[in-house]
Amino acid sequence: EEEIPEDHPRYQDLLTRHRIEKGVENGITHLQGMHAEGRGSAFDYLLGEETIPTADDAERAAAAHLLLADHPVLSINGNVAALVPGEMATLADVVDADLEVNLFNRTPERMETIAEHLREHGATDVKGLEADARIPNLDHQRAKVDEDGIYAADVVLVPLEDGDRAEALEGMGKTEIVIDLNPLSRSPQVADVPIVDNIIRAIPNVTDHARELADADEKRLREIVDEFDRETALEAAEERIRNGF
Ligand code: PTJ
Repeated sequence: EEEIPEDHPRYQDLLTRHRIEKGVENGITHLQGMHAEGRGSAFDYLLGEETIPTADDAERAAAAHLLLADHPVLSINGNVAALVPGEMATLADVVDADLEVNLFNRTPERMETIAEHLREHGATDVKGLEADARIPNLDHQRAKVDEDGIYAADVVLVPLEDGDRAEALEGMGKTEIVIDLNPLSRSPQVADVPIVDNIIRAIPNVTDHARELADADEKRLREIVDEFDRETALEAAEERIRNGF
């Protein structure tokens, strides 16, 4: 990260790419994660590499959902761990959520490496390694979750999620918050709160909103949740990408 000059016009994008490359080298990110990153980067370019107003609304609604939840869980995959490990640990602290490693390409080695990486970035308790429960209607490997983690969660944050799993979690009746730069992807399409924004910007902003709402009463939090309209947010993001406004 030292090698990229901060005044480079593509600084953020290069930094992101660099973190993913490092993640692959360190056994955190799957090779497929590089393709995911490339796709995300193209959408971000078209969004103007900024948090559009409806994404900020979604991030505020996400914060309200997480604060209202009985048992919120933040799901971590190889891209998330490479890009925002410390930021995820901070958000978990602020909204009192669990962190759970949940991989599309699951191997014991990657599970352990990612859990350790999160601990190095301030996470105290990392779930996902027990894998003593299954998400119904999903093939064996991809269905593995912790009984006292994602399985029991009422609100789950699933960034950069695969569509099948997003649908299966939705099928379990959970409130699902998805972060994905492609508004047409199946995961944001099935989410209660689709956040179309780069995870690098999204997580710190959800945390800021959560800090600001820390003293809000339940009624105010419910209002924020009710005012958010998922269709409007998805349409606004698509409009920005297609037409630039
Ligand atoms: O670590 P694993 O084994 O769990 O695998 C994770 C990946 C991401 C490889 C796997 O879940 C996958 O293949 O996902 P997809 O189907 O490529 O979906 C990733 C989505 O995330 C795409 O729609 C991208 O546009 C989007 N995306 C990529 N980078 C970012 C992003 N969204 C937000 N912020 C990003 N930085």
